[in-house]
Amino acid sequence: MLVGLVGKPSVGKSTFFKAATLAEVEIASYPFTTIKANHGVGYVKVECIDKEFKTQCNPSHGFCIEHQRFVPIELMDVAGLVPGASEGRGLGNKFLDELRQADAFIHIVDASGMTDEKGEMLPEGERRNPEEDIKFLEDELNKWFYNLLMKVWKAFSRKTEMEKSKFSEAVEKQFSGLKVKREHVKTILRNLNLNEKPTSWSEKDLMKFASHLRKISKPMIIAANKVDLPNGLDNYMKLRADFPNLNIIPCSAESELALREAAKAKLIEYIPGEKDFKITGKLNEKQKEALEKIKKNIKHFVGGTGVQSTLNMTIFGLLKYIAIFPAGANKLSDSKGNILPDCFLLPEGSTALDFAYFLHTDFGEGFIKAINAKTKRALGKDYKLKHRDALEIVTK
Ligand SMILES: Nc1nc2c(ncn2[C@@H]2O[C@H](COP(=O)(O)OP(=O)(O)OP(=O)(O)O)[C@@H](O)[C@H]2O)c(=O)[nH]1
Ligand SMILES: [Mg+2]
Repeated sequence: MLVGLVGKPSVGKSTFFKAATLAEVEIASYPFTTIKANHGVGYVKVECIDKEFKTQCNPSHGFCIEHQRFVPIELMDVAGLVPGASEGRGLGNKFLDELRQADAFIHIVDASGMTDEKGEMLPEGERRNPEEDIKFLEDELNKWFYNLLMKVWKAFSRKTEMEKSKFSEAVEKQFSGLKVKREHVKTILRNLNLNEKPTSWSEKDLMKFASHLRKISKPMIIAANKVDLPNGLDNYMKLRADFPNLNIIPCSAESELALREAAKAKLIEYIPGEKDFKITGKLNEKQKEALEKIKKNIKHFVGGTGVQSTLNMTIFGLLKYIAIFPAGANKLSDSKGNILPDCFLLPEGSTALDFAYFLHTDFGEGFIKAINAKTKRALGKDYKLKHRDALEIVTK
């Protein structure tokens, strides 16, 4: 699972990335601070099932604090996008390529409106409407898909027509590097009512097709960042009202980074995503003041600083994944004695058999039944998994 952080320069992509991964990356108030993409591990938060079993788990990936399990996902932070990037402006196309493999995007927007389209600080009194950020970025991403499509279109459309091959399968193959699925193509063709002969598509049809392909293969959530700054929250509310169909989450990446670093230095006890934290270390006046300010601020936000809720919303809300724990019906630990060491993310709609194959081909091929470790009931191969299920797979 790979989530890409995108947006114009200086919106706080690297700050969000650092807060989520605690990786050492450069953060600065000038545009194009990030040039080479950063890869790191972030986490989604799941209520751990160990509490139901009255035990404490030992995760082999991620971690668990007070029965809140943090399951790893891969994050990628790229250079800022400016209008015209798809035609090579700014740092151009190069890093768009790096985003090909992303399963979803988090679009980070500067909700304070204090920076222009290139990420430069606006003069005192001038403000940018963050709506502009949303519009230009969607536009650039659409053009990116369009350009990729156009590179191959003539030969591709003629060939698929001549060979009478299934169009959706051919598109899936051509754009597999972009994670385009044939179901995506089928849905788009159904919805757009396009002519059956792709060679006859107009320029407008192609642009429409490319935009829909982008939208469906790279679902996107919006983190309205810098809500801690003046106008931030008001602008977030306006965005919500003006784009009712988009997922928009208020966020203060800088606050989250401060909290995670303070927790790492054992100055506070903080569970990512919570609205509160406890001071446990010796703080100087400046630290105390900064933390008090964050505490006051995040009381007004939904879901703490918004970084954790954005990650959770991306995986569970947007991509519709569920968390599944492999667990013995009689024994929760692995051969090394680790209790509930694993928790995996699977697409919604996965069955017990899908889970068996996910664990190992041998489990899938030898599948006899699954056992629900919570209820001890046997489940067949078609059982549809539910979020936070704990299953044992019984094989031949
Ligand atoms: N007040 C406030 N400032 C923030 C927040 N997030 C980031 N910043 C500041 O915004 C500036 C840019 O942050 P970066 O994380 O470097 O932004 P970026 O989007 O990675 O920028 P590029 O790599 O240049 O594209 C820095 O000065 C950060 O401290 C936030 O939530 N609140
Ligand atoms: Mg950056």
